[in-house]
Amino acid sequence: MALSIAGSDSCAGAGIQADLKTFSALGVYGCTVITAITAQNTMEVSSISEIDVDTVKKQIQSIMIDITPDAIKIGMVYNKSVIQLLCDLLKGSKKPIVLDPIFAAGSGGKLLLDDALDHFISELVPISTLITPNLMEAEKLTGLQIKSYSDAIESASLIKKFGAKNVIIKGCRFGRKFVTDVLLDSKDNLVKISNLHLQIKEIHGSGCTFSAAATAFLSKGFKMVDVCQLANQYVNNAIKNAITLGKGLDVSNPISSFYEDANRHNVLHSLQCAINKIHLLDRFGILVPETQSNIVFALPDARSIHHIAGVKGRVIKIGHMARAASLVEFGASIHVASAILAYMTNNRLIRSAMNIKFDNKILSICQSLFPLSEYDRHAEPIHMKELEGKSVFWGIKHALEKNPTSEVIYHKGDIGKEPMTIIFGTDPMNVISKIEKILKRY
Ligand code: PXL
Repeated sequence: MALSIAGSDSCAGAGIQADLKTFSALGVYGCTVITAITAQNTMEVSSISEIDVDTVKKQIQSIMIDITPDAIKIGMVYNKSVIQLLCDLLKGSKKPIVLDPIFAAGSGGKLLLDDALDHFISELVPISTLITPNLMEAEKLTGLQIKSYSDAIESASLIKKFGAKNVIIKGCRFGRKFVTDVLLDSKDNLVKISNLHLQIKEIHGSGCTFSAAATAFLSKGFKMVDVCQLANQYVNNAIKNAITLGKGLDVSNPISSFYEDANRHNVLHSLQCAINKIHLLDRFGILVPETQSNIVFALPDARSIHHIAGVKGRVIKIGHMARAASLVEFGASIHVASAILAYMTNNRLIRSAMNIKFDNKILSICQSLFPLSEYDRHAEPIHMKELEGKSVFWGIKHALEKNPTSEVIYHKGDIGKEPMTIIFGTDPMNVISKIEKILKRY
């Protein structure tokens, strides 16, 4: 269990809300003590209501008499009296304390009163196991300018002299290419954690996400270097998946991994269920073309074939039955995956497809059952033909221009290209039920 002592952020990108999301996504139960309530959106902090110190005290005591946190994070503290209280109650804590020095919001609002900075340094820094300033916060804490790695190390050493056991200065960027977090640990080992510098804009809540992740990893008992490395990876992913929520800063997304893992699991599972069904369907093999079939299912936000699961080695004809040649995997299909990618540029609800053979009988059955369209491979621009998968992409887009609600799209082939029918649906079972209808009449 981890405890976050922090401010509330009404737009939920930072503060206590970011901490709880991060703890939860990392499988750590989170408790909270609220020190202040900010009214803010992605553009500005419009007001701050301090929670009176007695109420903060009662929250901490309630937790502490009953539950022992494995790690504690301190975020926004705002004023001297909360700082003093935290120092009094947490001094001598046997559990690691992560101190995130929060002075201002990315959008500009002040989150620590000016007259509280000295107190912050003299009372809170000494009780911290790990302090996590970014470059500007480190400059503010030390009064030193940081323009090089040796400046960063000097600052980190000074912060250690103030009493912090481990210091990580985040976001040091002295060259063009890399952004580096500089950790000076309790034994004065220096560790640099570097990533390519990709992020152009500031992301609201990324600092909170980092310190909350570090708290979660400390609560699980990881050692300090690993804690910092893991938290760095974690926040990078939250930044890569940042959400454009309002008109101001994008917000950190610490739970993107939740959705991604759940979606990947659902996609593979649904595809496997559909394949089990195919295995049971008598005569399915008679619909499989010479080049074999594949059935695919795309992640909701698929942007490349790597986000689309299919059958490795395709679905092959064995007698009059059909069988998956091997396992379901992301990136296993090029052609049918390209077809669904093309379809999803028109309609993101249609995420599954399967190719079956083309003949006049299948065509007339499909005409009687489904909205359909076709494309002519002879009409395809020559440069498309040379690229694997591009042909299909072009063809599906072209067919959808003629009929945007097509559930079936076919082409009649070209020299060396087998004619083909592709059945589209919301999910693999939906596609199979359409193919079952075709099969019954075939
Ligand atoms: O990201 C720092 C931060 C921490 N805590 C609260 C905040 C912010 C930034 O806006 O609002 C409550």
